[in-house]
Amino acid sequence: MHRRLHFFTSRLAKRSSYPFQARSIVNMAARTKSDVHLYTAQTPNGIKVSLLLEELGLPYKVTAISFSKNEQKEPWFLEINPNGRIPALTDKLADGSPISLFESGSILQYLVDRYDPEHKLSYPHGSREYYDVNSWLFWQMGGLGPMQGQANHFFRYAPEKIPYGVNRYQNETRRLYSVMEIQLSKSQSGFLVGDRLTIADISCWGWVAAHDWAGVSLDEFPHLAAWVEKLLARPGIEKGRHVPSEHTVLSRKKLADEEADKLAKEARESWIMRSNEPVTTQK
Ligand SMILES: N[C@@H](CCC(=O)N[C@@H](CS)C(=O)NCC(=O)O)C(=O)O
Repeated sequence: MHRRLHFFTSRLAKRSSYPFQARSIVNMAARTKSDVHLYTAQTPNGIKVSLLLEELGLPYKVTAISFSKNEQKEPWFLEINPNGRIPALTDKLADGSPISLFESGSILQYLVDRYDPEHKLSYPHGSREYYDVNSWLFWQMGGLGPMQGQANHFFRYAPEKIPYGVNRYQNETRRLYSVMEIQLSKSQSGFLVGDRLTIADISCWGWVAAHDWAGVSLDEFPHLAAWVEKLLARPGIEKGRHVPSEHTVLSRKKLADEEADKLAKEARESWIMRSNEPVTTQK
């Protein structure tokens, strides 16, 4: 049986009180208007959802998924996300029927559609900005995430160093950063779209914050570096980034090469190398 860690994030402790596992397990969602349950891990895709949930101020439960135990491939999880990856989310629709969502972009869209009627973090359907947010969200989902993910793989995790692979994906990550840099340099608000934080920014933040892990510097992208800090200064982002465990990539910059190699080796040996095995419902 998988090990579930439930906690109610309005009770999320300050960073000093880790580990969360020690916190009391409280299911208060049934008493609220939402029944949001997030299944996640500490990764750039995983924190997208908790960043948004905290910015929305929405109560939610969290189950931390352990990659080293391969929980994301267990049959109960595949019922929620047939793709066997985090993040995934369950909720109840307005009529009380259950719904499961997967793919971080789809989850972000669902949450603002459903829980941001005042458009604090979104724009009305049909507006120009609504479609601009979609463009940046799809750009993140199809470009920034997958390409930087491959840069991580070849630069940090691959058992053999293949310079072509490292260069190819680091260069593409740099190119994508330059696209964001230009957009942000033209922005009056400092956000990607219009005058407010949206799921366009939220979907990109965890990736850009983790630039160093991919071996890509922000030195040539001053607007991007300022945007990372601008979002970091928001209480919702600060809280959401530490779900389901401490967000460490910003401090990882200070890691010596040997320490980084040790972390990468641990991940490689515990889950990275089996992450692209075919999904099966057999245990
Ligand atoms: N496109 C997916 C990507 C999800 C994804 O690749 N998740 C990774 C962590 S960032 C994962 O669950 N890896 C575990 C595995 O591959 O087994 C999304 O945005 O939700």
